[in-house]
Amino acid sequence: MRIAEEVSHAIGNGRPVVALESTLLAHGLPAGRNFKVARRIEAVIRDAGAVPATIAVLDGTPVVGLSAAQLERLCDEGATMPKLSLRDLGPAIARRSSGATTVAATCVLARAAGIGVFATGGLGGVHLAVDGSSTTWDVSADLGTLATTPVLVVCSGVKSMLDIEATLEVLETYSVPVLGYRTDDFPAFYLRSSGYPVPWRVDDPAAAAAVFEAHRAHATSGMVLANPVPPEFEMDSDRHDELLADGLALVRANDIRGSAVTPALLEHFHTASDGVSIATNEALVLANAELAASVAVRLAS
Ligand code: PSU
Ligand code: MN
Repeated sequence: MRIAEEVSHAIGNGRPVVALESTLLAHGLPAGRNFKVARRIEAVIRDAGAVPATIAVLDGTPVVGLSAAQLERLCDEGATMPKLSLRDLGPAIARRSSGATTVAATCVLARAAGIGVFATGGLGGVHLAVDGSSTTWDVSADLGTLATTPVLVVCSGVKSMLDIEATLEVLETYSVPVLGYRTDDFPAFYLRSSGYPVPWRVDDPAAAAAVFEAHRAHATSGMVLANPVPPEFEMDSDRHDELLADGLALVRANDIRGSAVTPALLEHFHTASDGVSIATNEALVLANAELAASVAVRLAS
């Protein structure tokens, strides 16, 4: 593993650091746009007083804290970069290839580097069966990783294409606290509410930091801080439901499965909404980065 000098210096001195995943850049946002967003995310974290550490695997080396040139390469290669979940790290490293890391893979690398706070857009979860009727074994490794990795993940809940009720049940089984940030509802990425309540709520970064401190003193699981998209960027819910129905039909018609499902649905939202969903996606990631930095600052003080 290679840790950028600025990042390792900050970790060594107990300064706040926020880890960032790279799958949302390579597979969640369109090429051309992703690099600008990546730079803005890092700037927001710096402005809030923390050091950003974007994580990816480059030529067989996990890198914690990409340089501007490395970030640009990741964003340019975009969807041609393999999407690496935790199961894929070993094979990718051994064959000296490159890839964008998911929440699961990023959490483990962040933890290994000594970083406890992580910002992203949406967490993976329990997928609905393609026929929409029954259960499926497509459960994101993000959930199993949170069960065993003491990292705070700041996100806007999970995407509405998942089985949100089942996802919350799995998080409970895995002893992962889910905190609503200034909300009693678990958010659904493009929408501020999924319709399902969160078990706990906090209303400022200091309170979130205090809960995480107390949690990690007694448990080895991670924690989710669920931050709804800023109201002015929330998608219209009727439009959202239409896009989702069309997107699921598209996935079904093209027999898209496994790790390709999320990127395909996001791509459908982005093109079919004329970019409205991109603005939503960017706004929520930036808000999560800022909140994660504020919590990291409290944890470091
Ligand atoms: N949710 C999003 N955008 C994304 C992802 C999730 O709204 O880009 C990515 C994250 O990297 C997450 C991964 O860890 O998808 C989950 O994929 P899977 O369901 O295949 O585990
Ligand atoms: Mn999956």
